[in-house]
Amino acid sequence: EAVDNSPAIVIGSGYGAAVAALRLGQAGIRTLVIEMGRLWNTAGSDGKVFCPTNAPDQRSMWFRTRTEAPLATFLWLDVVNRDISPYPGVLDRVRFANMSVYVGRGVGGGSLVNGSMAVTPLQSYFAEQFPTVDTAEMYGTYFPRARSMLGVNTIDPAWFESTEWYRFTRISRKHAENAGLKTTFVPSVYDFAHMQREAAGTATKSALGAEVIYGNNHGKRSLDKTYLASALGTGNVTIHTMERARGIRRESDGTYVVTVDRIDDTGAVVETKEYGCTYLFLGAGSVGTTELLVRARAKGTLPALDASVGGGWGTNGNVMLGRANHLWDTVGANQSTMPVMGIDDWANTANPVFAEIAPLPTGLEHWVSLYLAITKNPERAAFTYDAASDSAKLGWSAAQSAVSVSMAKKLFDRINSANSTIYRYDLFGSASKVFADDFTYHPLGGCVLGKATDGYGRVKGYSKLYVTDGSLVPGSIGVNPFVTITALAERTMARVLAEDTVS
Ligand code: FAE
Repeated sequence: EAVDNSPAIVIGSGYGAAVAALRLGQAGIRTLVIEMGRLWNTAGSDGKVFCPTNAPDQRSMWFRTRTEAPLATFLWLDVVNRDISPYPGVLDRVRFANMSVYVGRGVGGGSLVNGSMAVTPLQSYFAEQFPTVDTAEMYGTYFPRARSMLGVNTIDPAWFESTEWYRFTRISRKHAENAGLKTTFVPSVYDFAHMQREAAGTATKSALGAEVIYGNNHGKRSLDKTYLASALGTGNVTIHTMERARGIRRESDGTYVVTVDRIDDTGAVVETKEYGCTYLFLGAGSVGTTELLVRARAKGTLPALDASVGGGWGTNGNVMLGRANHLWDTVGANQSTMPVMGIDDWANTANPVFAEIAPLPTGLEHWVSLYLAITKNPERAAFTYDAASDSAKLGWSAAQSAVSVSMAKKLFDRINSANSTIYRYDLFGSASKVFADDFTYHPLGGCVLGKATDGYGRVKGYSKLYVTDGSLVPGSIGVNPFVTITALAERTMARVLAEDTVS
């Protein structure tokens, strides 16, 4: 059969993949990027690329007949989700037995749907999680490089204190301080100058127009506008969309062949192709990359993969919850979708939690304070290959989620008791569910750095095969992960391009 050859292939187009594509392209190496989702650059009949959050259509979710938003109900009513027609929409919810993983689909991966929080982890916790990595070099070179390439900026504190759009954050800060807790601003890749123009009425509202999980039409520096635009600008990088990598095998001459299903807008496979390459970079995200590897190991197409491939997976301790405020503590009908502050109790060694103050933009006063807590949950699980479904199964249990909940509860019990407030019981579907512990925004691990790979993301057992995405992070990083994933990918690419004679 015809195998189409490139020197390098990158699977996926999220953070790790985008860094790989740019650095390969700049080194003069012809590179093919394979992405299963769409390129989000064409307006629909409403003139917008992405659909509105309050009236989601087919563009919202990856082949669904109904949206599956994280916050399922309001006052126990099923008012959030909508029927849609199946389409390669931008947000996917990948369901495993006891855990759902939200991921972005399209050129830019998670950067298309995420909350833009660009947080550098605490150096001491990074060192704990990555004992073999030179932290001085990470914090001196690769974190600054990642932040600058991603276009990280910070909110003007004076505007933050005065604008109605962050009233919800100021109320949560006050309640944290009443409990003796520390809060901290978090940087963002959302352009705050654009946001201020939105507030002034001189730019089209996006963050201030409730847009986030189904994509931002304006203001966000997603990867298609940063790394991937530069990668294409080198003239050496080509992106194929709507192509899902399924198989990876190694030929006897040491080159790799990637089997890809090309799909159409109905999800039907319209063509199966094979692409050959010398250097293969996996950037399909924690779930995508790990599934490709456990499948290849089980099917014998990459039989020498290490036994640790599939393991070391965690949720970054994610738990979502809401608190009910007193009537005099209004959170405001107008809320920006881009979080800018976290409650930082990570230094509390008995119960480390970093809780971002999340928006709930409904356009009405609802007195709800919403949070996404990142807890230091030590539980880990493994992906295994299931032949019957030809997919990866995840061995995460409900008891492992309960560990995150008990940590989040300790922190928010303190906040509730200091403010005489209670939890909201109506937000997560079932009758009295307070803590949403059945989904994560931060899937991490599956091909952990230094275990399934060497210290730089080179996959053990093979040469010229690399992992550059969130699979490398051992289940927890204590803050929102994309800056860490980007910085680690920069470190891998610098090393690989210097040492592995890629040409
Ligand atoms: P990722 O960005 O997931 O990219 C993987 C790409 O590979 C995707 O485009 C997939 O469609 C594609 N792909 C997967 N499998 C295949 C295959 N077989 N063939 C071809 N293509 C494939 O990977 N993080 C933060 O730091 N700050 C935040 O504020 C934040 N908010 C979030 C909010 C939401 C709603 C979500 C879902 C996530 C959020 N995250 C946030 C997490 C962040 O987006 C995530 O850690 C990164 O996107 C992971 O980067 P990777 O490079 O690992």
